[in-house]
Amino acid sequence: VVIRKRSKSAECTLPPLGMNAETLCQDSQHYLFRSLGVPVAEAATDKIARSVYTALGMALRDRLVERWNQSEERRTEMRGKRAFYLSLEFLLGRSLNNTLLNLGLEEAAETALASQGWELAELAEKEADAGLGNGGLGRLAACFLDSCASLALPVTGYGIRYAYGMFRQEIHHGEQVEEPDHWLKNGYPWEIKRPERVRRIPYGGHSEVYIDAAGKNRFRWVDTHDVLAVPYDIPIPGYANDVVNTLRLWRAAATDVFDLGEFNAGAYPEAVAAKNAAEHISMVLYPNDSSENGKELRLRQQYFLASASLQDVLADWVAKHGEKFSHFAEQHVFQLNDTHPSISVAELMRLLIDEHGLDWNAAWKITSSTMAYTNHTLLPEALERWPVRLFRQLLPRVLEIIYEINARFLREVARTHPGDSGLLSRVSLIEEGPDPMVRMANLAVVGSFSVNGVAALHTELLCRELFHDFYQLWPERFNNKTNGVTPRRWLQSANPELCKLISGKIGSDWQQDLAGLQTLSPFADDSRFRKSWAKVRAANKAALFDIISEQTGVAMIPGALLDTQVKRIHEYKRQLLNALHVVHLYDRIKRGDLEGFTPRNVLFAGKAAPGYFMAKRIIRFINEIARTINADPDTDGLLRVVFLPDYRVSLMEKICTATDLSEQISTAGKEASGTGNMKFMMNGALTIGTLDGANIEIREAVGAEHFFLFGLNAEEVAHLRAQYQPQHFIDADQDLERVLQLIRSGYFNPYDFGLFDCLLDAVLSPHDPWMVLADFTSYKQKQQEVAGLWRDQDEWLRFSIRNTAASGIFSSDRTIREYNADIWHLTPLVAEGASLG
Ligand code: B1N
Repeated sequence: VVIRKRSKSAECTLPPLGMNAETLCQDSQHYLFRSLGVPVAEAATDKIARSVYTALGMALRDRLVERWNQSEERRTEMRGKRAFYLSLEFLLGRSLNNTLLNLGLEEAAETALASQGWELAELAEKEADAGLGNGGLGRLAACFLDSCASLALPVTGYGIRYAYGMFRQEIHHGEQVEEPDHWLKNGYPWEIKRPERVRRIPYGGHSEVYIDAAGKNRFRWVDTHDVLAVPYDIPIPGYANDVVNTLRLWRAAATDVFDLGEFNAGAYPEAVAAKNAAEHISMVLYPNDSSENGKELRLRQQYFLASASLQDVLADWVAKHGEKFSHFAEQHVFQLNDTHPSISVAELMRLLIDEHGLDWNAAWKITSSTMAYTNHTLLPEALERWPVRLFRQLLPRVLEIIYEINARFLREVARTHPGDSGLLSRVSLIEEGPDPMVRMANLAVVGSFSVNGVAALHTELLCRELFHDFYQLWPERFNNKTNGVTPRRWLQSANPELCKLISGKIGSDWQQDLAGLQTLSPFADDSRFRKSWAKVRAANKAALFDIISEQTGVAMIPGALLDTQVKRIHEYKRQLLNALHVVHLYDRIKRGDLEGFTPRNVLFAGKAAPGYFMAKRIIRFINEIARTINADPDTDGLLRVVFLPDYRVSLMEKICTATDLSEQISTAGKEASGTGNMKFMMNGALTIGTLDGANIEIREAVGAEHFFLFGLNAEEVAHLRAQYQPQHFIDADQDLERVLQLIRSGYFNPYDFGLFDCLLDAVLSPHDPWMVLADFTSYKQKQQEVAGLWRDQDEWLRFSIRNTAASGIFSSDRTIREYNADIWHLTPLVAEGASLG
């Protein structure tokens, strides 16, 4: 019996939405009064400001949806290849200003709001940051989405819709306190739920063999406890091109079977309560940056993302092509953001073989020609390994497939490298031992056609060290993609006044291709231009100082150098080196050594992983030295130190436009790339830094004379390690000795003796992996040079302008063009700089 569906009219007779102040005003009022139910009598009171923001967001979303559907139609028509960016983190921050900028509606929104008595800047502050990431890796994913849409590339992001993002940081008595970040509590106008695209994710149970209808031996995964994955789509608009891409975030939900089938009728309330277990999967982002904690829930999250996303892509394919996969590989590429989603390699094999009936070789051909892996760190503590026993219990069928991938791979290596058992055990996907482990990085490398690092030095070290064996096996797989940041958020939206100034001099072509900033360089010698440059930066600084004073009560020194280190707190990033230098400056003040002393504001911000004791003690140390120094009248007008709580995307948007000196002082060889360094440079900060990560490329771009380089390079660090004697460096520098003595004396912790001994012991140890004291003297001297240049404001401003002018290559548009040219090979929906509309 053929059941005929009732045919429905697919005609949309709605008129296109107006893109002007008037219609924006009408629509946002519609949402404010009709959808959100705000009483007209309350419309002008401050307490509904958040609703006004939400209503404007809803009106803008309508305009995005229109373009979104057109973009999707266009992508379908073109039948081209698509890329999928798989990431456990997307650190989007706020969306309002970014949407307005990319849609060209900034002025319209300002006018629309003004007519209702509101200011855009004030409302924008009502939006909670979408903090679904830890730091650089998550923010990079967000910058990449912006660039992909702006370059009209068909790229979809897949991630998890955590109910709680990165924790909110409060400082109580100098210590970090973590508060849950319930970012969705006031609603989120930028997403659309797609319940019709729900997927089912299996866990537990066991794997069994059966004979299919054709008499073939097949595997199936049975007795599973399934969880539903419900997608929420966030539109990602391109800049001035009418393209809208998708970020699809999965939320976990219970299946009724999971919750009710297992309990007898008498335990109904308990069964309903058990729904929680399923929903826990997308409850919270793990707040560890660059370290792994090995929790079962984290592995559940990783599999949840991988399986839901791959099922989603395969379902679309089958809907269009049926169960024929011969052209699947040429139409798809999956970019794995670190090893976190690398279980996708095994999951795609499982889906193709078990669910779609492919044989092993066909499935492997598809998998290994569609997966591409980006590595983001060399730190051993960040390399993911999962206990085999956990895998067996949670994902038995996936483990079987990993074993099979490994067996075939090792057989091949043994054939080409006979007798090299050392090699076999190093490259194996399984680390043998009393508690065998699955090595996720090895799975990612073996299963991918491309492996990239995120800065030139980092990629070089990957090939030479971490992945040396694999590099020998498959040198053609390895490539570098130096990170970048989106100039829409980090320059145009964050620093509109500077942009006006730039465009006034060189026109606005740079907004389409940031390399065009280069033509700004000659204006470094134009004294009137320098004056305007200084004025914009001074206004940004004053605005930031207001925020600092409001949040912390500390009055920064107006007009003095702003020296900033903001990033996750980690020993390798060496906030402690910076803090030791601050103590040295204070010591100079106290002993009256003020010749050549240049007034300075030192700003710190950043979160510590909740379980990272040393990082938390570093925060306490910074807060205690800040308290002591700021309270000492001898420092007035000379030195201010502040730790600004709750560092996040929306704070960086203000900090990066106001900073004079960007601190990028990690131990050489440890910071894979860094991206904060690029945001600062773009906005005209000068960098003090080591030869690490992308600092090296920043220095090349702006010229060595415009970069404050100090410290050991990666090779020297490696060489010194065997014979490192911190005492040698103390003996050679009396300033350093005094600093350490002052801290040891308890000067900064009079009520809590010995509080900072663990920090001193760490830097005094010959085993200090970060070699803080080895670089102190050279850092101190370079800081003197910084101070000298600051006293020559004309010259400083020249350097500042040249930094911005040279920052074009750190646009994530450049990075994404490289991903596309070397890895993805996608055809843009529209020509660059053109629009779809
Ligand atoms: O990725 C950034 C780089 O610019 C930074 O140098 C790098 O430190 C950062 C485990 C990480 N590497 N690894 C992580 C994050 C979360 C997690 O659970 C590791 N983050 C980086 C972008 O390439």
